Amino acid sequence: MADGLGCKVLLVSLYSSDAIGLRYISANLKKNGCDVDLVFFKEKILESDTLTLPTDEEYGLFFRLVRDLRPDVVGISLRSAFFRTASVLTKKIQAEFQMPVVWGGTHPNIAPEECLKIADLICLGEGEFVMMELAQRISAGQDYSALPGLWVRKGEGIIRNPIRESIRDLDHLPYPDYGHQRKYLIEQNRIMSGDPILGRFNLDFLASRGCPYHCAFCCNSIFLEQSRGSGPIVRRRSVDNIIDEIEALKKKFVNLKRIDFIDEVFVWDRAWSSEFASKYARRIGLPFQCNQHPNMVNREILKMLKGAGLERVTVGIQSGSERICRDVYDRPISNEAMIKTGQLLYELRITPTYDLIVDNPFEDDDDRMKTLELLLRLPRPFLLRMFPLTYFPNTPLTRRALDRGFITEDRVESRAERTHSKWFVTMDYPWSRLQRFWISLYSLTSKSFIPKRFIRWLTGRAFLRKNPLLLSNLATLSNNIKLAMIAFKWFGEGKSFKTILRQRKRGQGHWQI
Ligand code: B12
Ligand code: SF4
Repeated sequence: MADGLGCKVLLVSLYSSDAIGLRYISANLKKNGCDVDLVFFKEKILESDTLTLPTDEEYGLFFRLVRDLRPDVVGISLRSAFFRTASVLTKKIQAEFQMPVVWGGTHPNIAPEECLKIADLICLGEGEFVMMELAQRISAGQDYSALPGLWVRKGEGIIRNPIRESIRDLDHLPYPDYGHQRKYLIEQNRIMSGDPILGRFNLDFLASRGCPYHCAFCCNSIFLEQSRGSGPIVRRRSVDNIIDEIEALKKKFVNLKRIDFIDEVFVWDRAWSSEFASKYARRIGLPFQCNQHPNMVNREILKMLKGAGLERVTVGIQSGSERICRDVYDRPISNEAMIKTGQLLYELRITPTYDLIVDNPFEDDDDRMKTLELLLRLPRPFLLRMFPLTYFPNTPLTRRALDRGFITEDRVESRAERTHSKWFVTMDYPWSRLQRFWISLYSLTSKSFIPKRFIRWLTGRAFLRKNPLLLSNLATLSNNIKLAMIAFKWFGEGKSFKTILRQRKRGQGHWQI
């Protein structure tokens, strides 16, 4: 442990109290003797398809807290949709308190120039050591403008320091900072002390960092480019390191019932999976879920993981049109691979959640029909989540959509803030007739009690194309039937009323049902 740095740091997470990245940074700062306060400014409500903008009262509570805490530096973590909120916070901190504000996270990494119009500094890449060295220099009164990993606004210009090597050995990092001490949540015009997520029954957990793919709509396509030459992209923690952390967290999360591995692609290595499966089953024993890429799916590995408690796997379909996957999404996955994945999960009795992207102007009706056909070929039961295509700054897909004139700059997230108004698909949104028609049909495919032949028959009805409201009413009704069936089953299994209500809310939004 280093000598105390004597630096006071305030870390701010926007719309996420999970904030694993920021919790890692906090833990590393604390380990090195910094005083850290962590504020969760606004919460994402996963059950809700909209996010409310902060109220004046909430901004007021935040600034009162800054006044009380008087940090030496403020670090804000943000995704693109929260650019406006981060800007309001930052401008006021700069004007009233004259302390430097550093931004990190997704948006500064994909739109650094835009961010440096507001922030004093931005962190590119991983923040643990950048933030630690920044705190070190601030507390020693030293210049930090040449610190690797930082871009610094200086007068009219920008100092662009090189990005640091990615952290090779994740086992050497202290575990993310969970605990009630020095944590605050500002939401619904109130400030609450303590860690807002400790009462949860599920825990988001990272076993690795980085994604080997570069899908054109995803920010990883930019990260991959950015970190080329700065070390391995995908890094995985050792099994013991993971199991030790979960064991410790079981004591903090008193209601813990499930682990959600949120790694982009969970595992593909047989030896690691075998060790993980046996140790997880023996020492943790909780059901878990993870994400998997269809090109990485392996029967033997899934079987081992199922034996250890794997309940649910999320697989990105995005589109059933191989043309769209290959040429537009830069994500070449064959439908045969997708069906094989579905069959395997079905055989192993692991519930799949399939993700779809809708409202994509590159798709025509032929592509949409292919998506529907693929969904109809997948074995049921499965859950379906639909997301409208969101245009993140500077991704290859956004650039192409701008070039082709499909969108204008104001549709790009950070200006559009679509995440605020619509981050998953619900029927109450004013979809075009065409979109409503297809979204309703997709939604019907995940209802095992609706015969596939009937859905195919509906697809050919010109009347429904013109009047898709009828179809979306049918989709809503079938959603409610499925929800009622799930509720009955869960009552039988003794699940709490709260859990059932939560699922009901998600399902009403036609999300994950
Ligand atoms: C896991 C995940 C989720 C989980 C979050 C759970 C959780 N526990 O955090 C869930 C499923 C809930 C989720 C939801 C959503 N997500 Co998400 N998610 C991710 C994912 C796969 C990993 C994030 C992560 O934890 N990474 C690991 C940590 C260690 O890294 P990190 O967060 O980047 O933090 C490091 C650095 O960035 C830096 N850093 C971060 N903050 C700061 C702050 C300071 C001051 C400093 C110095 C450094 C610093 O240091 C950290 C530690 O090294 C990313 C993809 C990705 N590669 O980032 C997408 C991603 C962040 N999600 C994204 C989106 C859009 C969403 C959704 C809107 C869903 C949607 N419709 O697409 C919702 C958002 C809801 C909301 N209100 O926030 C986008 C963001 C795009 C953008 N430009 O904003 C990403 C990039 C994926 C993509 N589509 O490209 N997500
Ligand atoms: S596989 Fe998933 S996380 Fe990786 S680049 Fe593609 S969409 Fe992004």
